[in-house]
Amino acid sequence: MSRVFVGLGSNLHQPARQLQRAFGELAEIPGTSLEARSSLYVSQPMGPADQPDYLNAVARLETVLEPLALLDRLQAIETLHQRRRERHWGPRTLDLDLLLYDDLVMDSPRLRIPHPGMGERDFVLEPLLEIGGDIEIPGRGRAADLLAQCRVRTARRIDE
Ligand code: PH2
Ligand code: MG
Ligand code: MG
Repeated sequence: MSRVFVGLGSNLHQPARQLQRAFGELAEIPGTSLEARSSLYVSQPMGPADQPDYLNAVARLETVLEPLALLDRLQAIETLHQRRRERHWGPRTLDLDLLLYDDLVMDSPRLRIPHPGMGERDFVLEPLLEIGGDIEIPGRGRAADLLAQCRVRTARRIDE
């Protein structure tokens, strides 16, 4: 079994509902269990500013799937949410990012682990710290140290 963290994000078509539904779909992936889910966090968009604020969260999974097989499942869930691949860093109904997979470091054309950029994004680190504690991000450092170094901090936890 491997321990995996997945980042969830949405800023279109009722983002809170998109994320709640996605948690349920993550739990249904074969060979996989949903071990923890963070609160939802609202943040200003990173990238183009002419798009709605985002809701973000992080899920912790246990899985027997290999990284690329899990990525296939995550992309299938994105597709279920009518995800369209359009503008870089543009608005989206659902984004599922494979953040961490045990202590694996992987650099393939389709998948990079740890997720590039996660160490500089408060909207990933805040929910990660909530459910993962101050874990080590391979090659980057501890989550809390990385959050303290974030230059942009807009993420706020939402009370559900
Ligand atoms: N995702 C993006 C682009 N910009 N901004 C925030 N606040 N949250 C995101 O999840 C996000 C973003 C592309 O994946
Ligand atoms: Mg993505
Ligand atoms: Mg993303």
